[in-house]
Amino acid sequence: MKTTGGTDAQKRRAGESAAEAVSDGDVVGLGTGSTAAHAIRAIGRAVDAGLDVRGVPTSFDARACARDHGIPTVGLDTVCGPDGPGIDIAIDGADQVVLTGEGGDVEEVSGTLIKGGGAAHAREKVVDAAADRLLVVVDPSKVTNVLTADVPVEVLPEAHTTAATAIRDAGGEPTLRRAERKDGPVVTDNGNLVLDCSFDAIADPGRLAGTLSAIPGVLDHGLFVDMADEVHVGDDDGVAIHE
Ligand code: ABF
Repeated sequence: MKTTGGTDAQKRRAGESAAEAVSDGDVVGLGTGSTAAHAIRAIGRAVDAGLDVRGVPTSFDARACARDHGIPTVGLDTVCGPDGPGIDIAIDGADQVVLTGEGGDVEEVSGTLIKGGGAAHAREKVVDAAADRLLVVVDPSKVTNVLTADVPVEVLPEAHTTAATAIRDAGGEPTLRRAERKDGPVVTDNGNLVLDCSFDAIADPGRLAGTLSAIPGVLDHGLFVDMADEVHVGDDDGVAIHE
């Protein structure tokens, strides 16, 4: 998984701050990555102390972390079926988050992010979008005025060359993500491949999101447009909560 410039203490403060928003009886979307893992650990400690919650993991790693920390897990199809309770709150990390609204007003958080450094963004997006509230947890290195990080695009293995051509036509430069510890590409939990796509500064994330979604063979991409309800930024002194 890609790492960033933030410290573990900054990530812990962000994750623990968001975990405090979880209430008794909640169904909680459990995000992926080192910052979300701090939230999962904090929720696990609260469960030990008597909090009654059920977690919907966004990835294999999130499920393992939840089980290691004593959080009962439940499937998305169970809680989001016709008679299910839905997801009350999701807590997830990000690779980059825009904190300003139109005109640069930080009081009006845009809630737009890039995710997918852990190759879990397709499932993360389903869980995060289904939640009543999405709390994003980051360290200060993730905060920006304009998105510039590569956009991860999950593609069917058979479609990675045709999708790459379509992404180039849309102004991007795709690179097939390679596994760090073994020879070969990264394979997602869904059995697909990931193209990391550079677009330089992304002036109109909503438009790019639509373009990427329309490419045949694209399962999903890491642009989460207007999705975050709160952004918890952990730093060396505490946490700033932007909502
Ligand atoms: C997942 O983990 C990804 O969507 C995001 O790319 C990454 C963040 O990782 P970390 O919190 O370890 O920086 O949430």
